[in-house]
Formats: sequence, C-alpha cells, structure tokens
Amino acid sequence: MEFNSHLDTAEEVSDALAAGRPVVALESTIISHGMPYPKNVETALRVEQTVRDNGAVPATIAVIGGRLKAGLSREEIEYLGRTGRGVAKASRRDLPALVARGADGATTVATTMIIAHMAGISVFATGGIGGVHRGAEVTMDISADLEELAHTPVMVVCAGAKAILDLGLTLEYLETRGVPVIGFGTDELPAFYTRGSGFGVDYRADTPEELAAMFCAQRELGYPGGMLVTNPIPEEYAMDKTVIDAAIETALADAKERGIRGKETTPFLLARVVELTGGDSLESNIRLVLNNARVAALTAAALSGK
Ligand code: PSU
Ligand code: MN
Repeated sequence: MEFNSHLDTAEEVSDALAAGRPVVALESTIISHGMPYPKNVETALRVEQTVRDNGAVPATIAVIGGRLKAGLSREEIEYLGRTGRGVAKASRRDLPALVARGADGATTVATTMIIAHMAGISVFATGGIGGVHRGAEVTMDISADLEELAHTPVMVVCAGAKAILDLGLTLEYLETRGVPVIGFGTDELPAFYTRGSGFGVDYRADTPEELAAMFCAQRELGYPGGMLVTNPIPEEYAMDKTVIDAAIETALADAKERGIRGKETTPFLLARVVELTGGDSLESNIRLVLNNARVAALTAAALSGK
C-alpha cells in the first residue's frame, strides 16, 4: 500500500484493511456504461450485499470530483448509475486529466485495479474484462486491462471475456505478459454468457483456499502483476450459445457500419448485445457478477488468514 494524496478510502474500508479483515473491490464502468438504469444501480447494491453476505467489506471504486474513491456511498452509486454514459469511462490513461480537472470517472478494470492497489485491496470482482478485440491485427484495439494485469498485483475475479473479443488472442497476450489465468472449477476459459469457450486455461482451482494459495505464492515470488480468475456463469443462468453468438455477430457488424472506434467500442457492443437479446443477456450478466462477488469475498477471507 502506498499513501496517495488523491485517494479517499471510505472509513469502513480503511477500518477493515487496518484490522486485516477481507475487502473486495468493485468497478464502476459496469454501472455507468455496462448496464441500463435502474438495473445498474440495483445490481451494484446487490453485488455489495453479496460481498457482505460472504464475509467481506465491499469497496466500489470510482473517480468523483477528481478524487479517487475506494468505497462509495449509496448516493454516489445512484449518481453514477443515473448519469450513465454522461460519466467519463476512465481507463489508465484518463486518470491524470480527470484528477487535474476535478472531474468524475467510471473506472474500468484497469483503473479499478490501480485504485484498489493504492488503497491496499488485493481482490477485485467484476463481470468481464476487456481484451484483444476481433480484428486487432489491423485496429490494434487491445484493452489496457491486459497491461494492468501484467503490472498491478490485484486478483481479478471475472466470468472470462465476452466473445465480442478474440478470446484466443486475449489468452496469447496474457501468456506473453506473464499473467496467470486460473479456471475456478473449470479447465476451460468461460465466455461470460456461456460456461466454455473451447480454449483451455493454464490452471484450475476448485476452492477459494486454492486461489488464495496461488495468489500468496505469486506475491512471495515478488511478481509485480496480478492474477486472472475466471469463474463460469452458473449453469442455470447460462445462455444458449447460438442465440448469443448471433447477437454478437450482429453487434459487431453494426459497430463496423457505424464506424464505432476506440473507447466507445466496448460500451457500444455491450449495449447492442443487450438490445438484441432483450432482457435475457442482462439477467445472465447480473447473475454472473453476483457469483463472482461471492467467490471474490470467500477468497479475500481465505487470504486474510494468511
Ligand atoms: N466487458 C464486459 N462488461 C463490461 C466491460 C467489459 O463484459 O462492463 C467494461 C469493463 O469496465 C472493462 C472495460 O474494464 O469495459 C474495457 O473497456 P476497453 O475495452 O475500452 O478497455
Ligand atoms: Mn479499446
């Protein structure tokens, strides 16, 4: 942990950290850019409750008025959800300008990792991470989330990555950058809405204790980077692969036709997939995030005993 004059850690969070109790970081791009209002606010609060129910303190992370926040109030979560895309999507490169201007930002996986690490939080739960986009060999669109995983020592619990990305290239990139990819109860990389992608993961862990042991070993080795835990969506909430694949293909074609580029690409594709599948994909999305929050809380608890 490093003191940072731009960071505000909520009292409940700093108390827990000081006492060595488990804390789980949560991101805010998923609130402002990943889901529609009011489901986004409702989900963010349910995710926090799930973390609590599993024995840890939640710390939802965002930039508010130029301050880096580890732990938000209910009102701040409501504000981020209601404002939606009116809040800047903040990845690593956006933080300096937002801080200097006293602006607001919804933090991506990359930025949530940065702020969590500053606050001394080592476990973070989200839905899906950014990765190597399809066609990246031409566009060079590779999410800063992957570089952050290579740099910052935070465990990220996700449901894999959506097939809007090139999952094979995403795994290659993570391998090159030395990021351990662990399947939780699976040997296959989950594809967010579905439990499998056809791509194998490096290692499998079946309990939160095993995850904690791997993360501890990584720390003891003095590695600078993080660890990616991929936790498949519960079977009963998984989507039909043909339905979701068709929606993704249509969303990708629409993005191309409209010339969507840069940081707009991921939010555009996510919103389009929700539109194309009706409420189904949103319900799956919510369920998998809750499931990740549970595993992250149990793992943070296992880690706090070490
Ligand atoms: N993938 C999802 N849901 C999300 C995101 C990705 O299934 O909400 C968000 C996360 O905040 C992630 C960001 O960090 O999008 C990646 O954006 P980009 O590809 O522009 O780096
Ligand atoms: Mn990008």
